[in-house]
Amino acid sequence: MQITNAEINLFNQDKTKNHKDQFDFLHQQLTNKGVAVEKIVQQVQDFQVAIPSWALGAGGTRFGRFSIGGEPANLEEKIDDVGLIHALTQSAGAISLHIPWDIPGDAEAIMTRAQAHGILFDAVNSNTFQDQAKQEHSYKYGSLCHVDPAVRAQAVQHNKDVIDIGVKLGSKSLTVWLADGSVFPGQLNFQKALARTQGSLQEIYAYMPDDWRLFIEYKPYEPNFYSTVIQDWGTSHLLANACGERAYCLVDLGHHLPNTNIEQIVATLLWRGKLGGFHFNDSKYGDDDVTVGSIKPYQLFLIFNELVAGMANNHAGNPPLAWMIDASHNVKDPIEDLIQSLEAIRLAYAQALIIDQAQLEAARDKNDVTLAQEILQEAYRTDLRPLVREARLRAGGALDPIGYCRAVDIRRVLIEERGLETVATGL
Ligand SMILES: [Mn+2]
Repeated sequence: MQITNAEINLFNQDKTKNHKDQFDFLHQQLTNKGVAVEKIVQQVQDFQVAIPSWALGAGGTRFGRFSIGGEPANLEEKIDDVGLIHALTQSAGAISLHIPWDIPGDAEAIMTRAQAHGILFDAVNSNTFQDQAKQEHSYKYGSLCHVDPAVRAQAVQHNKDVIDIGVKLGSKSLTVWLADGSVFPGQLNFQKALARTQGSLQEIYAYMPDDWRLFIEYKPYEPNFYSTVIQDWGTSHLLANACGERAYCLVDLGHHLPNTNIEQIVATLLWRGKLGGFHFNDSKYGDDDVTVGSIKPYQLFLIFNELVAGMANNHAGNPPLAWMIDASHNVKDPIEDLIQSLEAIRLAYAQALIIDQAQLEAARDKNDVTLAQEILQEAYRTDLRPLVREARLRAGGALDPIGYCRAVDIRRVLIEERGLETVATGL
């Protein structure tokens, strides 16, 4: 299924006047406050987020998985689904592949297909958290941290293979997330496990092409419940430092213990120029992987405030970040769910962009705590949805992407094309 510009324009027609009225009103309001509206519309328009190749099918929990029908059965169809989302939202101009779930058979054909949708290949992701068919050694007791050098060598080689695949597709970064750790006290020697992991990562780092970056993701628990080898940003940071200049930390919003101040972690890493990538999702309790902005939208806004301020005053030379949605869809259609996440991300970004950073800084310098809070909440409570819609409209997207999905019944069309029984490769 493909959506053409003409179809989107036709769909937008009867909604345009209402939107224009709302946007013009907001434009005036913001301009009166001294906000550079046009610049912000452009910044929002330019903000693109990668969709992971494993997100287009129904997710699941360890208790069950409920198929939705019409799921993409191969990489080509996954790219097509990202293409649909991008056509409607104009904000998902990249895909992030998970290897070995999505090894391209013909890299050139896959690239041509992605290009037709205006999609680039973002970071590639390795997988040493589960065993694959015909694999010689098991990762049951770890991969890059394993006590047996032969298992570590196999895991390092897998990461090298992932880099080779990424090179063929034009990717420029590798994300490593390790499930390595221990389920019970006493199982693992913490120091030795960390040292072995560092050695393995250094080997992977040395293999990367000169223009590649390594992202080291951390997570405090799960699937290992007593310890994970890379449990927090500090551990990720020291490993990145041990690897070299082109190794960075990756923050996944769900990979923190409850109530962790994630915005402060973001600020700290930007201060050191070591923030490489971002995985968006939301959570109530643990790594729930639910829709971005569905539980803690104010936290997301505060994180974007640090990102905007940190990148505007980038004294440490932090490179542009790799943005990706890392969520799972158990009860909603993944296409609609991803559209909601993309909208929440752009909205939080736009809200952060209208903060008067100079005024905020002046309030801090005077210890005017009340004013500092007022400045943040004034931005957060301004309804910027018309601005986000305008950015989408100018790029050729749909004014109401979810409305479009429902009007043409995209899922029904996909089920007709692919059948009810298809299952997306992945978890
Ligand atoms: Mn992640």
